[in-house]
Amino acid sequence: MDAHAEAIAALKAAAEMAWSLRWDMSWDMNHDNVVDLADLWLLTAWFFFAPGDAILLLAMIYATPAALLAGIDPLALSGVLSGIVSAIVWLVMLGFFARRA
Ligand SMILES: [Ca+2]
Repeated sequence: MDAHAEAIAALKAAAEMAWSLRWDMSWDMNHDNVVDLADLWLLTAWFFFAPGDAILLLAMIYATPAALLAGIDPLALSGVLSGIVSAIVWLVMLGFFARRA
């Protein structure tokens, strides 16, 4: 396997691991055995970034060479790009439901 193929395989494996971690939700998000306001903030962020993280993860798993070319890796989860994608998805959904209401 050449270096490029190895990089693709490594990114795909990392993304598959990140996928299961990403959707592991609990009320005690920071695992300090107390459910408090800090967890509410983390849950809000978990929910907000869900669409962007899902799209980035799907790109890393199913379009791995393109994701590698674009420099997308699991560190991008809940980051700026994910935030922009998530905001667009939420705005489109809000517009969709606002029109139907
Ligand atoms: Ca907590």
